[in-house]
Amino acid sequence: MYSTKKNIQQLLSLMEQHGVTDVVLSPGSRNMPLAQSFAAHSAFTCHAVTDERSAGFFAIGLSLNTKRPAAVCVTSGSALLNLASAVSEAYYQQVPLLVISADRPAAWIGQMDGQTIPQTGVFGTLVRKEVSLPEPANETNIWHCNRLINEALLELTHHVGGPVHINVPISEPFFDCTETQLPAERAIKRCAPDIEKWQTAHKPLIIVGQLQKTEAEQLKPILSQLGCPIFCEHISNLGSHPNFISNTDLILNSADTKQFTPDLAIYLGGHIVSKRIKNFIRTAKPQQCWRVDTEGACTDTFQCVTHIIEMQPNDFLQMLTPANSNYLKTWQDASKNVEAEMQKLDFGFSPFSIVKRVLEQVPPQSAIVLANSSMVRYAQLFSLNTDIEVLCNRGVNGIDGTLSTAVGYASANPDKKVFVMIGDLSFFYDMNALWQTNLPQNLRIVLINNGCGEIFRVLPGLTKNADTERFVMASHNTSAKGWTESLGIEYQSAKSTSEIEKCIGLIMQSPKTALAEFFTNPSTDESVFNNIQNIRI
Ligand SMILES: Cc1ncc(C[n+]2csc(CCOP(=O)(O)OP(=O)(O)O)c2C)c(N)n1
Repeated sequence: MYSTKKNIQQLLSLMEQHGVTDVVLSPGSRNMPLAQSFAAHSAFTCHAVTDERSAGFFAIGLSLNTKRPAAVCVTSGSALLNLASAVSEAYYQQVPLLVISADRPAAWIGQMDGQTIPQTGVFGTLVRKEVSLPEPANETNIWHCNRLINEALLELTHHVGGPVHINVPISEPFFDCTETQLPAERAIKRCAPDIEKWQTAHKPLIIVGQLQKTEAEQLKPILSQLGCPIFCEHISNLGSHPNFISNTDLILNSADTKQFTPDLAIYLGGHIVSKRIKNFIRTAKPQQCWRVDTEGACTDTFQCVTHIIEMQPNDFLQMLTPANSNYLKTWQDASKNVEAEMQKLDFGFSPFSIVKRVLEQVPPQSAIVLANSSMVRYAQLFSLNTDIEVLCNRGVNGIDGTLSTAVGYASANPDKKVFVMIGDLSFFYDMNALWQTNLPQNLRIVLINNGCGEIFRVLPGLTKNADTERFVMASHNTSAKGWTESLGIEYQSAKSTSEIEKCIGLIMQSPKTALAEFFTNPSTDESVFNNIQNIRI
């Protein structure tokens, strides 16, 4: 029988699946539920060695002989420190030694509760990976614990391989070993692509996150031939193609998603903006989810990754033969239907009409820098000329450096027009970006000044009152006029539909750096936003 501790059950289940089945056990009370569980499981071969210094080297000897990883499991405190010599040897000899330490819950560290030291980070740079598990009490913790164990076990043999430390906090009582079955944990494997699985998938889906234009151009011809839906956003820089579904967020909001569920989801590239896409895959839980990553990082954005494929996306895609299923058509039809519904809407004088007009008119060969918050999301609602490069600081989603990034980018190539689409808080936050003696003259700034952080207003759930207006939405009455004109930047503003074209004209035709400021009304913006959210297909 096994311990009732969830993290221990998950650890055993995954060690078995990852083939780490030799375990050296040193005695102790905190690691007792671990020892009892290992001993009770027929998949594990347990070895008893009392002195931890010897136990660590014993495990190294096992691994050197079996050519498989071996584990050593110790109690808390100095027991763990006594593994340091073996860990250092394993590191420099590249032996996959798994150190499992029992620990007190974090609340008890340093409280004179006995046999406790801060166990995280104890081996410093001498381990290839260290994780400290939660004691899971909800679904998110269970997923987190599963992922941490998988990540740690994968590192044992990743590249050259070496020692890995898994710290396991265990609350009292220790003695409840009444569980008869281990959970069927999701194992994440690092492997080559299973081409047969790809060929036999009925509903294969490829999700492409943020890509730089050069990489996207390399991938586009292959992706467009694969005969399956390709989810992409403007920041994927793939441009348009009938197989590329770029209004996924709207489709998922407007339709019954059951028919769209993939059986194989493949994710490559960087960040994805749409939370709905993430939630869709997280809930759909396809049979398999592959993450293709040049560095082989174990990224589990959709909480269901099953395979990490350490390859250049281009090399990976070259291996795939075109899929043949109706699944692509399901998405294409939905995409067209949503587009038709969007065309029926009146966007009035709002960021939506402005963003739409700007995207329609941006000339080929230019770049667009999308600010975070609403801009990158609103832009996604409208199509974009293929020859335009899209940039956005999605790495950390900060509102702090959009303008500075755009100025740097524009400076590097004065012949390329750079359009910045930015909200007011993001603009004023980074307005010093324009304070340059040699300000590039190829910048065209579209500032949507709705007088607040509109994203907080339109997202459901926020109670609107004076406090949230002030402290969450950060409402204000600032205009960019004085600052931009003082810098010699061309300036126009609009407060109504009739003034839009004058501003767009400045942005498109000015021979030098120019800024158009659109003063929209947050409550009008919100109602247009809600009309879009109410589309049903
Ligand atoms: C450096 C930094 N500080 C705070 C935030 C949190 N934040 C996210 S969106 C947002 C509001 C942005 O407002 P604005 O730029 O006016 O865009 P809008 O939503 O109005 O289009 C804030 C403060 C952040 N992302 N980055």
